[in-house]
Parts: sequence; C-alpha cells; structure tokens
Amino acid sequence: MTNREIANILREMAALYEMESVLFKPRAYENAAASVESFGEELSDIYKKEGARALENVPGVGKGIAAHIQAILEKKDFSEHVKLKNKYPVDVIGLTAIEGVGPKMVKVLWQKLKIRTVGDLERAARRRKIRGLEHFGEKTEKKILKGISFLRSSGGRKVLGVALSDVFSLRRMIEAFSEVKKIEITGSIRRKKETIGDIDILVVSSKAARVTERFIRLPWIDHVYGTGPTKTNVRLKNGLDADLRIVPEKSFGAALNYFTGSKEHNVALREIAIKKGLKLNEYGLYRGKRMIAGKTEEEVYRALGLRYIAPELREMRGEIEASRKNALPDLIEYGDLKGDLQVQTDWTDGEDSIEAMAHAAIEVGLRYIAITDHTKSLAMTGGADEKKILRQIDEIIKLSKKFLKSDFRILTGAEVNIMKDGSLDISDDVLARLDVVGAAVHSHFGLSRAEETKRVIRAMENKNVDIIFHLTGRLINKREPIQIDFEEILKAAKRTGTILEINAFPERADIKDQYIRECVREGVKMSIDSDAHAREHFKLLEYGIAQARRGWATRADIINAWPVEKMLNFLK
Ligand code: DGT
Ligand code: CA
Ligand code: CA
Ligand code: ZN
Repeated sequence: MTNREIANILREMAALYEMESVLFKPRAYENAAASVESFGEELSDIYKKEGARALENVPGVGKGIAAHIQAILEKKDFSEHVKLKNKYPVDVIGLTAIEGVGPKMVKVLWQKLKIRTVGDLERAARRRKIRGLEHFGEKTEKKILKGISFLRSSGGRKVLGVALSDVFSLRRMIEAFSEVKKIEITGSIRRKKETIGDIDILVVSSKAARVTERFIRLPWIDHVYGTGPTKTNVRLKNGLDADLRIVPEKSFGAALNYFTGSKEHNVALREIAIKKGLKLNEYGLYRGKRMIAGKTEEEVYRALGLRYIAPELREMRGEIEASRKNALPDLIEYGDLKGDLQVQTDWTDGEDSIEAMAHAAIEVGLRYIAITDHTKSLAMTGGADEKKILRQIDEIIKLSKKFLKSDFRILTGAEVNIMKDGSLDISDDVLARLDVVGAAVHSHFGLSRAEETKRVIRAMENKNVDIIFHLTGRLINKREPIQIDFEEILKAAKRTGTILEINAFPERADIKDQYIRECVREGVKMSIDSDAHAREHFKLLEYGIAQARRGWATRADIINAWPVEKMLNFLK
C-alpha cells in the first residue's frame, strides 16, 4: 500500500461521513488524507520499522486514524470504511471530482436514481432525469453535464502538485534497486509545468536489463506497453503513464537534457549544434565520432556556447536568445520567500489557530505571515464581518508579543470578497486598519469578459486593496478561469499599485506562467502565497515558486521575497 492508496481510502471515508452528515470527521479525514499523501516517507516502511505508534507522527493523524491506517496496511481496509462502502457502493471520489457535485448530492443521486459512476450520472443527465429531483432543477443538470465534459477535456493530464506524491513514491521504489546508480525525474515534471502528461524517469545503470526486469515487476505497474533494452513504457495503476530510460553514466547529462525537453527547446539546441558542425542526441554532443560533452547538462550548454538554462525556462519563450546574450533572469530560488500573504485560520474555514499557523510558518523558515480569513459574504466559510475583523486585529496584536523574541511578524489582513459589481463586502474604514488586504472573486464566474474585467478593476481601484488573490479563479481540470482582459488588468495594476498574487495551491496555480511573464515585463509586482488552510500547507509555496520561475520572475518581482518592512512600505 502506497501513501496515495492510503490517502484515497481516507479521502473516501471523509466523503462517506459527509454523506452521513457526521460532523467534524469529514474535515479530520480530509486533512489526514492530504498529509499522508504528501508525507516524505512511505507509511508502510514506517509501520514495518517502527510500528503503529510511529504513524501518529504524521500531521493530522491521531490515535484513531493511525489504527485505521494500520488496518489498511495489514488487511487493505478498515471496518468503518467497509461498512459505509457497503451502504453506498458508489464511486464517490470520481463523482465528486465533477465541479458542483458534493457528497450530499452523491447520496441523493444514489438513493433516488441508483447512480454509481460518472457514466451513470452522464446518462441520467442526458435523459433529463436530474431536473426531476427535488432541489435539483435544470440548471444543476446542465452544470453537471458541463462539469463532466470539462473533466474529460483535460485529456487525462494531471495537476503537478497532485501527481507529485506518486512520482516521489515511484522514484523511491526505483532508487532502492541496487543496480540504480542515479535517478532523475525529467520531462514536464522537471520543468514544473502546471499539468503533466506522464512521468519520465531517467536512470543511470550499467545493468539495464536487470533494472528493467525489476521495474516491470513493481506492484504499481498495471500494464506494460512496450519494453526494450533501454526504454520501457508502462501504465501505472493510478492511471498515469510512465516512461523509463536507462543510460550509461557518461551520457547522463545529454539524456537529462533530452528527456527534460521541451521538445521545441531540444530542436533548437540540436540546430545550434548542427550550425557548429556538431551532433546532439540523448547520448551526447559529438564532433564526428568523438563525444565532446554529455556527462552533465552544464557541459552540453557550455559546449554549445550557451549559459545553463534552468528547466523551468525551457519552453522556447526566448530562453535560448537570452542565454546566448547572457541575459537570463536571476530567477527567484526555492528558499527565497520570507513571508506568506494569504493564510486562513480556524477563525473561518482554516483548520488551525493563528498561533499554530505562525509556528508552522517559522518551521518552514518564513519571517512573517498575513492572516487573511474570508469575509462575511462567504457565509459557508464562517466569513468575518467588520466586528469579527476588529476582534481578530486585537487578538493578533496580543499574540504578536509572544513572537517578539523569535522576531516573527504576524500581520493583520483579510481575503475580502469581490461582489458581482466589483464592490467589496467589508467597509473601507475597517479595511484601512489592516496590514494586508487581498480581494478575490469567489462567485459569478460566468460573466462576460468585459464585466469580469470591470469588476476586478473596480476592486483594484479601492485604495485599501493591496493584492488581488487568485485572479482568474480557475481550478485546473475542474473549473474554467473567469474570462478576463489581462492587458487591462495589467494597466490597472500599474496605475493603482495593486499586486497580483501567484496562488501556490496546486489546482489553482493562479495566475498562470504566461501572465507572470507579462507582469515581469511590465514591472507589476506579485506575491507568492500558499492560501494555507492548515499547518502543512506552507509546503505548497514551492509550487508557487516553480510557477514564478516559469514566468521568469526574480526576487525583485515578488514582494514577499522581501523583508517585511520593505514589503509593507510597498503596499498601498
Ligand atoms: P507531457 O508529458 O505532455 O507533460 O510533456 P513532456 O515534455 O514531458 O513530453 P514527453 O513525455 O512526450 O517527452 C519527454 C521529453 O522527451 C520531452 O520533453 C522532450 C523529449 N522528447 C520526446 N519526444 C521527442 C521528440 O520527438 N523529439 C525531441 N527532440 N525530443 C523529444
Ligand atoms: Ca512527460
Ligand atoms: Ca513521456
Ligand atoms: Zn479559503
């Protein structure tokens, strides 16, 4: 059992409890699932080595859930889950992956129409059976069909941050083979693209046949498409495809470069080689028969007369030119963030207290965070009204004293809701008292381009709004971005001094890399925020940094890579 498989059962349990209207438990299981999924070590190894108690070291896993994980590891499942699964024999994970379909709806669909799968649901919707259900209506039916077709149109590409825990697990399994000397994940994963088509694995070994044999026998492999002496393609049980290539040590750099891509970047490099009378392929850079570079990527670029190009830039968006002219950006690095400007707490829909979030932020090396709980028009999150915000300000001032010694700053803030007409749901006099005000669209995603652009710009024009959070509101593979005229947004950002956020939550990755690049070009500053709703979410910041790097951003472009005073002085 891998961490992913365990997490899936816990996640399903969360949904099943929600169908049963059990309080609190859904959240607890959801959290445990998320942290199991992203845990750095296989739980099965921990359990084997250190026993059941050690499972409680996973954040969000207490005694009860640890016992369930033990049962999953020993007997593949635990009794409460089996019981509820018998009551609701439906694909709740698949069904709730559809935008707008939640566990409660799945329950009704099962009880009234015996819908088990996404296929069943699609058929029922097409036959107009959904609209006949109480509380559903034609609008819901149409929304369901739209959600299903959107899910399909993603073409099976997976969100980077969602797939990555499986990638790490697979990597660890292969790394454990004694014949493997080196291993690297290549392709779009190394380039940190927001979605990935498959997993490309590069291995250095002098015993390729043995590595291949062990690879195709891994329990994760569902199907082998093809296998040869140096190249194997498989389908994994999690639904992802994986390509394994095995090369000798002396070719590692050339192979790493080739299999990292992008294809277009490779083609350009090969052309440069040809112009120099050289030949470049996955085995090396050659002059005639003599190999002149290939052990490392750096030497390949050098031999081509280029500066090393970071994988995140290899998309044929001007990186080769810039490299040749020594004009590559000094990219923001993975450890560069000093603060996080979007953090939710248990004052609204977050999991943990302000203090717990502060401690967790310190642990990952941050120097400041802004507490930005939701506001009142998001009633389902328990959004704060003016009074509650003022209370929270007092609380933060009090709490801050505890953190004086560690020189850590807790800033006051809010994630205010942009209403349909671009007005905000909190009064200006209260907003004026906050250190950091983020504004975001959480509803009316389907307005026209002109209307959406106008409402966001109106929010930017508010003199208290410092940052626009997750500008386009997209959820990759789930919800389309709002239509927006980005040129106009850029102009307004410049004019009003508003910052645009790079939201690091994997399914959001909002704004996208091309937009970031335009901000960099235009001198519009950005923040990289985790949108943390729980302690363990600060880890997600690295996806935001990856996205920023893909947009050619440097430290100077990202305000929370700056010390707190400089950052605060820059805000409106
Ligand atoms: P993906 O999987 O759709 O997210 O995108 P990639 O970039 O990972 O593409 P993939 O998996 O087809 O191939 C991995 C890398 O191998 C790709 O980035 C560049 C290299 N590659 C694959 N096929 C070709 C090819 O026909 N020509 C060249 N020059 N490179 C290729
Ligand atoms: Ca790939
Ligand atoms: Ca591939
Ligand atoms: Zn939120």
